[in-house]
Amino acid sequence: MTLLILLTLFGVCTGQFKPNVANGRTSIVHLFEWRWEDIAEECERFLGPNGFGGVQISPPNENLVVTNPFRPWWERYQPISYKICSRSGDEQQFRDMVTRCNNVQVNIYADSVINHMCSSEIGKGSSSTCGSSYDTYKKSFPGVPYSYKDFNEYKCKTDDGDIDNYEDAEQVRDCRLEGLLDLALEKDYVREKISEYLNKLIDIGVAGFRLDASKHMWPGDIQAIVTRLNNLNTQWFPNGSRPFIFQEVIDLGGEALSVQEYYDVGRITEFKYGAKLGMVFRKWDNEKMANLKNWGEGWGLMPTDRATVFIDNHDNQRGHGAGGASILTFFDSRLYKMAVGFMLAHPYGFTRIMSSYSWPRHFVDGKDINDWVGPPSHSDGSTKAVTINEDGTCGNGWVCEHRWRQITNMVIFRNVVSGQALTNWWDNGENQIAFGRGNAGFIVFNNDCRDMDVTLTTGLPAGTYCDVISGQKDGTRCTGTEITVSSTGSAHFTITCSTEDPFIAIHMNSKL
Ligand code: AAO
Repeated sequence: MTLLILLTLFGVCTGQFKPNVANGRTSIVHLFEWRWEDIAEECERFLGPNGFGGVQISPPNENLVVTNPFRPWWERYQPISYKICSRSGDEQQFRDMVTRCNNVQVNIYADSVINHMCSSEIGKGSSSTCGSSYDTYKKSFPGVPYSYKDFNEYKCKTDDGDIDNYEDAEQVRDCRLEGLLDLALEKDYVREKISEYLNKLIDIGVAGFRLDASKHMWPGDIQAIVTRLNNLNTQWFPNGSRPFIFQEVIDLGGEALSVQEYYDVGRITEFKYGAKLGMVFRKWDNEKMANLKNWGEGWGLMPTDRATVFIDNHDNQRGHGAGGASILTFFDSRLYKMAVGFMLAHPYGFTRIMSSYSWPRHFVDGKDINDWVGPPSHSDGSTKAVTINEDGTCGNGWVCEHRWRQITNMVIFRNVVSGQALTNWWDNGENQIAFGRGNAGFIVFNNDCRDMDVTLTTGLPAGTYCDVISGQKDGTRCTGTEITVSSTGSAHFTITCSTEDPFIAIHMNSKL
């Protein structure tokens, strides 16, 4: 009995760090701005069969409709109510998506904007995705409902009510982020409204939440909300499963508050991960891949069991948020595929893949003036469907990085090597590196401008393997490069400097 109580308590404490992915699955993909209908289709036709563990969706709740500029993506970070009603779809479509994705073992994680409502400067109206009204002079949101009593302003000590200085932890939590009306999360009523909303999503079947702007909420307030959350829906998840929580906290060092404060609440987005890897792959500041030998905590990153990691996210791929110029995106596809490949091969952290839409990037004085451009849409502002071309890529302006062969196959690689230690590290002192994952997989990179011709210990059983970067196993044949592992476990690798994708990956399931 005591053991049972202890186990239950342990479950409650660890639950929110566990992504709840189905057995053997290890990564999620952010289908940024996708419609619920398209996500449902993608779960069934692609993500389920290819071993993806889940999808991070754009905020599902009602938001402000911004027309100047016309329908920017960021309007979804200005809530008007908690009705499930956005450019991605209505509640019926949302329920259908969650059911269909869960049925093929692909979880749904909702981006949750609970720190604030819309900008304080909007005024009075009902230009929102479901027509709910708002009055920012009175701080009134009848769709929830929230009134002026539910906002933080009285606590904020800056003159303009906004966060002016990130070196002041109180400002960061009690003042307005970018002028957005800051909710008073210490109030029971506000906590109740937010948990009511999140519990509705849980009951529909979502598996967890990205908590937007967590840095701007006191950890104790987030904890108080998380404690009120229901267990996951037992139609799909084991009894007693807790929602997975990952908090968006940008900590690149040098500010008043740090990610450590959030370790007890859930996982956290590790922004140093993509910023530093970007430096390494671009070889800026004399960085080189050989230095990645102690990648992870050895580089000052948070503990692996707290980290959610990614190469780029919806903000820093367009210069919002943080990370700076080093961030790699689909615009730098060659380096990007390598960096995502490295992330998926390396055991550190819980991995998230970015899936974007394209936009006409246009730099003026170092800033992309089109950083606001919303998803591919029709003239009435409705989001365009994700169409699938004959070769499996996406149409209508959707980039679908997660469908790039090199990336999909590395998602599978990570599933195959899951739980195996990093072994057989090799490097040339510069930008050629290789490592294995126990006896289950091996990966080799050549990011030097010179050809590579090496024989390395792989740790894999003898046999012929298919490289899953240049191709993949197709029945009994390999559409890419074949690699022979000898009886001693060694194999010969050549990667020229000019090859399209200068890396090779083999694993147990790519054995011919
Ligand atoms: C829009 C307009 C604004 C307008 C506002 C209200 O663009 O001009 O004032 O509406 O009318 C998104 C967009 C915003 C948009 C907002 C609402 O990105 O442009 O505002 O929707 O529609 C901070 C937060 C972080 C946040 C990030 C964007 O800490 O939480 O800003 N990300 C999330 C979402 C994001 C969303 C929101 C939050 C709001 O992912 O999509 O905004 O819901 C420092 C701090 C960071 C801080 C950045 C940027 O970073 O550390 O915490 O992020 O500044 O303010 C170096 C440093 C690094 C530093 C960086 C930039 O890299 O090492 O620490 O420089 O200075």
